[in-house]
Amino acid sequence: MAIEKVDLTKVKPYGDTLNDGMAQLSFSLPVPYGEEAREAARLLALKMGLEEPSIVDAKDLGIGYTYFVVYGKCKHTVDYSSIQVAKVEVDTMEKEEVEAYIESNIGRDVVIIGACTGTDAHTVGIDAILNMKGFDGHYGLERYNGIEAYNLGSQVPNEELVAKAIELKADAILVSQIVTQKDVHIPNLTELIEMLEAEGIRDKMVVVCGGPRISHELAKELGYDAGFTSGSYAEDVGSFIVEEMVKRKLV
Ligand code: B12
Repeated sequence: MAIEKVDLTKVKPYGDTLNDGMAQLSFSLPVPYGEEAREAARLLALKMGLEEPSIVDAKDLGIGYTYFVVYGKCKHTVDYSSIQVAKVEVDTMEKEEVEAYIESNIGRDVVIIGACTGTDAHTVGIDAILNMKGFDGHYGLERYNGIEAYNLGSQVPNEELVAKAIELKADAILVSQIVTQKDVHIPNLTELIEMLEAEGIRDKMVVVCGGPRISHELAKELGYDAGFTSGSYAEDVGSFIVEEMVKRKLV
């Protein structure tokens, strides 16, 4: 049997066979659990563009709310061949390569400070990048020879981060933003850049932000040098910082 060729100009989900459109999604509705709730979820899935939707699970969330898992055929396609995405330009090096790069190209310790700022209390992301232990089998920057890493923790006000950057003569600042509800991260990230500019130090350092809903495009728009999202490791960030320092002659 001939294998059907993928048409990259019309890509859609598949479950069993190419282009069958099968997709699964989950959502909650503010309606009490029951047959009417299932029908409401089915009608909504139809409106979302899922054909023959089936409600494969419905759970009573209590106090008049229901959670659904829906399976159906997506009728829409996207043109994958025309997609262009802004990506961080970095040649990711291994830990030992970053260390050797610092030794030969910078010749002194690189000072990096990081925090999860504003009202955001999520520490795991910034810890994954900065702390000794690292994350998912990838050591954090604190363990790198030639890097002096300071993790200020979470809910750090921008004023405190800027003051610490000045005190430690930081080469790079890492900002984590995990909560993005009501776009709370936008004014907070913007404020930091404005403060660094007011202090006259923005161009003298590498400023990077990250989080699961941070894109490189957004980071650039807000005045950062790069934005890293889910799946980033210390070596990606470390490589970017040291390469950027050399590129911009910040050594
Ligand atoms: C653990 C957790 C908590 C813990 C945090 C404990 C701690 N010490 O961190 C607690 C229970 C405190 C918590 C609280 C809240 N949480 Co919470 N939490 C989570 C959860 C389950 C996991 C987050 C996590 O640790 N991920 C693991 C790390 C490794 O991944 P990561 O953060 O994405 O980091 C990676 C990258 O993004 C990147 N990265 C991250 N930061 C940075 C920074 C830089 C510089 C770089 C380069 C890279 C980088 O690198 C990391 C490694 O690859 C998520 C849901 C989820 N499954 O993601 C919700 C989630 C983040 N929480 C959420 C919410 C809403 C809250 C609360 C507001 C709930 C409430 N109503 O009280 C509060 C917020 C309190 C506050 N003031 O911030 C929402 C956020 C929704 C949104 N769009 O904003 C989520 C998505 C849950 C949800 N689906 O609703 N939470």
